[in-house]
Amino acid sequence: MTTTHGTDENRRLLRTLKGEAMWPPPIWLMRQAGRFLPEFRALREKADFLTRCMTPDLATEITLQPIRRFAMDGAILFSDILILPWAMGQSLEFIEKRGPVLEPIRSAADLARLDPKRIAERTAPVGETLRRVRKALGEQVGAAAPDTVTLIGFAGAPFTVGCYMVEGGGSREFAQTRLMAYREPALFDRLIDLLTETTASMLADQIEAGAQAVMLFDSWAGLLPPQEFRRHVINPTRQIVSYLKGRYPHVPVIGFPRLAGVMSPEYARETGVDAMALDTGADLTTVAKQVSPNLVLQGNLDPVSVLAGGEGMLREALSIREAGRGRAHVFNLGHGVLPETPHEHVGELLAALRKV
Ligand code: 1CP
Repeated sequence: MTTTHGTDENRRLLRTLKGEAMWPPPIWLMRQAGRFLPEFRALREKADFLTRCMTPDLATEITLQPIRRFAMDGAILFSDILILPWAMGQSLEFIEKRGPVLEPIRSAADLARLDPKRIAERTAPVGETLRRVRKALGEQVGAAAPDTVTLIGFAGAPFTVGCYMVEGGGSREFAQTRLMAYREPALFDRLIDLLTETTASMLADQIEAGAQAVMLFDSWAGLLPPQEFRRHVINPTRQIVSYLKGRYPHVPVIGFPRLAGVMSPEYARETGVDAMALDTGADLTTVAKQVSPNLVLQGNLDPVSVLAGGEGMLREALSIREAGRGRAHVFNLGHGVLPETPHEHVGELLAALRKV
């Protein structure tokens, strides 16, 4: 397929996401642009998190940092899943060592104060970042040759973003959110519907601005029992995927229903995602037997093994690579790179995985 910036021939990640088995598999890492990189920490001194996300100069630079250092096969937009509620007017702050803090949504009145009409304007800098990154990737970036790196856009899936919006920040259990889903199902459904619509249109904007694949992070999907999982994870995801496929049939969608366990085959079958990212606890060989051979699998090295480095990391990594042999597999972690990870370990990991 020809695009405005060259062909897809040399984009190994994009070819894999479209269903081709490649050896060795393409690689990128969740949270590859982050605190484990000294060049990220240097920029971090200069601006707070939201400013970094919303300033195209900074966000472009941060998105490109892991490409320059490691020639990853994918560049993931530097942004956050909570940009969407922020863009609708929910107050958001990222507090050092504590994480995101939002003014919680607990009632119909709270929900009514959100204004989806503001999203396009407030997320305009994200579009600008994507255009700049896409342009940069048309040229040499570190060891990455022109037009070899796939640009990935993303959003949080409605349930996970809803968790932060209702709870007002991070949590292990998201008890307030799950209580709302049972006690006030109509209200919770309205929140999920609002997020489904706005997420679909925000991802469409990202594609228009140059994203070549998109990923939906459902980090807290595993908190839900089966009926609730179908209602708040599978249904909204299916709606988002079908909206995007109607407009951009060739743009792969990656779903990450973290900790979905026995529900993952149903997620794979019912949502229409092209690729499913596996969390650390999933067994690639087992999942591969439970899903369509056409579903692309992504994952799922333990981030702690990369923190450890050495033999333990390499043994685990090569066994995952082997488990994906013969099918379309994107090598990645089971969750984000841990901030304390020595970048040398990531270098060793990539060198080993790229040897045939
Ligand atoms: O300055 C800093 O170190 C802030 C840390 C940070 C970073 C680097 C946050 C705050 N967000 C990000 C970037 C980010 N977040 C990306 C960029 C691209 C990349 O992967 O390199 C992405 C894809 C996300 C997605 C994200 N944000 C998720 C889903 C994936 C996951 O990790 O499960 C979630 C749950 C968030 C919320 C969030 N944002 C930041 C933090 C610390 C958190 C987690 C809060 C918590 O639950 O405790």
